[in-house]
Amino acid sequence: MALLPILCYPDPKLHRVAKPVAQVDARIQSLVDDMLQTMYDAKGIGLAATQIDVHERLIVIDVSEERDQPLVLINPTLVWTSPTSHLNEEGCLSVPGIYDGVERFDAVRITALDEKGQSRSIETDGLLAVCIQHEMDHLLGKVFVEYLSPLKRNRIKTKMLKVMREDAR
Ligand code: K1U
Ligand code: ZN
Repeated sequence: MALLPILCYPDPKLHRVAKPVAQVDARIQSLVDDMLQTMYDAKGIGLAATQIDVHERLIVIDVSEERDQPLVLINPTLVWTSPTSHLNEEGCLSVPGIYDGVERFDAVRITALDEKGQSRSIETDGLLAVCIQHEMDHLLGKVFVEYLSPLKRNRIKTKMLKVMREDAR
């Protein structure tokens, strides 16, 4: 297993649209292991392949308190959304230190393949539903700050670039 570097906003590679995984094989299973290790190490509750510069439709999530219930979603498709939505506080491992409110559906149903290539359907609400919507946005090249006002987004962009310049020194 390996820890993988996470792309930081405003890296343009975060805006690439991911392609479907063609086959759930040993390469994908090894990538899943590396992504889970990277997510747990970064203390995140989710990670999309886009964030580690792999542009394939693959997500790992664990919203459990004990951090022992990994969920692997390959080629996820949104098949239903609840009629209601509300504002949730979100963070992102690609935008460290920034938290803000994003409007998300209260519940979603998705279909996806698991790490063994088995098809599954998941209907969920709460933090898992929010996290699934956040990670599926990453696969479409969308970062949560794009839901914020242009003023907030530009401030975040400037702050991130400053931090990166300081870290590079
Ligand atoms: O995609 C990512 O960058 C992971 C991200 C997932 C996420 C967090 C919060 C709401 C939606 C999606 C994170 O794990 S950020 C760090 C974190 O653990 C966290 C932040 C806020 C609330 C709960 C957890
Ligand atoms: Zn994120």
